[in-house]
Amino acid sequence: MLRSSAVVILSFFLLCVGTARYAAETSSAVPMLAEQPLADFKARRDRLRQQLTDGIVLVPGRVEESLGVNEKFFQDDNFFYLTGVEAPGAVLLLTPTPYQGAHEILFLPRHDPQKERWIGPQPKPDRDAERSFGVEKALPSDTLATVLQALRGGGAFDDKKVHLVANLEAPQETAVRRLVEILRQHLPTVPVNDARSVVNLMRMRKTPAEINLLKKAIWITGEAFRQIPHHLAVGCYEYELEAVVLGTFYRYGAERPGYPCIIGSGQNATILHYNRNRARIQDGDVVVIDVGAKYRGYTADITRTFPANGKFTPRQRALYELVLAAQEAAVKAFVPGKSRMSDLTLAARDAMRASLLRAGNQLTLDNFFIHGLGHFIGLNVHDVGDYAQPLPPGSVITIEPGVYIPAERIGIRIEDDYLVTETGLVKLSADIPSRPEAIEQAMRQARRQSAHSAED
Ligand SMILES: [Mn+2]
Repeated sequence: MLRSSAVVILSFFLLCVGTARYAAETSSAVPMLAEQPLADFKARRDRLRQQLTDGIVLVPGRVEESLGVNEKFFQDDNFFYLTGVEAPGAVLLLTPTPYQGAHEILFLPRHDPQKERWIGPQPKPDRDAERSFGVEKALPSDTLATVLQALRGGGAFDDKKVHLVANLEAPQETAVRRLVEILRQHLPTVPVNDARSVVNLMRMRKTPAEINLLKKAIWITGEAFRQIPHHLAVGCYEYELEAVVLGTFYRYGAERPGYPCIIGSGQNATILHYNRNRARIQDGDVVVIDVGAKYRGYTADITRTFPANGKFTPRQRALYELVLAAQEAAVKAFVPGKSRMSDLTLAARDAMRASLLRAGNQLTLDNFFIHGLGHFIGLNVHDVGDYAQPLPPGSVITIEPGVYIPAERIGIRIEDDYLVTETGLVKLSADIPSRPEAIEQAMRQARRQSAHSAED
């Protein structure tokens, strides 16, 4: 998947791809929520509160109606990051001045048997919720205004703010609109601040549990890529490969793809965010497959490019090797604690410019690398973080060079996912083959296997 990039001149997008070995799940007596230690969510809330001492913090979760009938309900990323709560209609309040002894309150909708006939059993605002979510206090949603008034009465808002972890400019989210309405009514004179940037910086560095979830998402995505050679053939349709990818994702427990699958053959391989996936795959085409499983909220982002008939042409092969070399140059250029994403981009572009390969009107191939080199991944495929600072340890990034030459009907992208550490980059998607000979071999092997089973 490609990120539209304001940082890199002449670039519009970045792409996504990746793979890695999936580490065994931690088995322990540690209380877990959504496969992360309960204590991790608590630590994030404490850290946020400690950074925003000049007022209260409000974080709206999504309401059930937000996504309508078109999508399954899924939680807002920031709300999930701070609570692990996946139920709709919840709001988190953090307050420096305690309310009934609590510095954090989780507001949940009251028990509604009628509604539960539609959306299933929901957590109730009671002691059980406090225990299972590890929050100091759980209260019914409709008491939020009362709590705010009590805090105001206690002087909590004298010269203070409301930090809202939500986009105030575009409150198309029903939950944000409702919250802003409550604030207008009950705290009309208290300034409201968009505090997302504080959470964005926190989300940039992943905990060990988050890294494990990303590894699992990458492992599932790798299983999908391992299936591709068994289904890719001249004459098949792009959507057949999409079916293989999604089937593999769901079979291994992914909730959904982290972004729409990009399966582009021939001319479509040169379209960066192509996701119609309706075309019939022709002999001589290359097929760009950019997909990522989302597991427990965390999404992989990996791209591989396959030859439809099992073998790259010499020209495709040369371009493929160049894209791979550009990726390797970016990885090699990484200096822990120093490199920014833009430094890696320069290294990848230099590698392309240094090549003797040309396209179009004798242009060097960096002219056909029309998107950014990479982006953070996490709860969002184009995850939040600060690209202006050196890539911090604990962040997970994609490195995804590509060349796109519509006049030659060739698009090639290779995208892997890397963990940034104190000492270097760790390729989390290393188990998904990307060498051209490995891809051709996988195609040959799959053909032999299907020939065998046809004989049986
Ligand atoms: Mn990407």
